[in-house]
Amino acid sequence: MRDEFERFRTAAVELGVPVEPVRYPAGTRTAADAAAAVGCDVGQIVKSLIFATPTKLVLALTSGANQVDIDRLGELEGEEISLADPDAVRTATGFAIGGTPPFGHLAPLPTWIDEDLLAYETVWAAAGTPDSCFPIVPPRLVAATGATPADFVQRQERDHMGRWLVENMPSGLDLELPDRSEPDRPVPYLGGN
Ligand code: 5CA
Repeated sequence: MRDEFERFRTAAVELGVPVEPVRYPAGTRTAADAAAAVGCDVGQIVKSLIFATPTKLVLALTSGANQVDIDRLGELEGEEISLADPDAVRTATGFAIGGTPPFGHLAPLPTWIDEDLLAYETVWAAAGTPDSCFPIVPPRLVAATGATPADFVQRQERDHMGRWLVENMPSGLDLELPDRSEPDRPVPYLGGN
């Protein structure tokens, strides 16, 4: 793991984007873990998600508060698209799922960035390992990745209990929701019984 941490830091320097990654012994494998470790809003965590079309791999930098709308991402690409498998992620980026950084990959990937990330002053992304993150200002993240800002996340409403309104669920939701290590956002207590 140390190797990947150093490899990412070196790759960032070589790209002209020096970063100051921090190790968190408690772990940062999921967006929720990372937010708890850093002490920031889960929305400030950058999920570096790799997707595959029949012709290429693409990177979707997604706020930790959001889930990708796979149909919308496919529309943006103009191709069928699905989550890349773990081997493809490692082969393309040089890093494993859970530690995949947003840049410093073996070769740059075409990249989209969730517009919601741009609203934060600082966001935190994985630094090559599932126990590290680094802070970056969104304009610098956009410049480092060449990302195109877009709206490709699920915008469906939840009810007052935080449950998805099922009739509005998009197809493709199953690709992102089964990972129960990424809990739903806490639902404020609204009173009543
Ligand atoms: N370190 C954290 C916060 S930066 C992190 O890397 N989060 S992440 O969201 O970018 O990486 C975990 C993501 O990997 C999951 O959201 C999920 O989309 C993807 N993933 C998890 N398991 C698999 C799998 N078996 N195949 C493909 N993708 C997976």
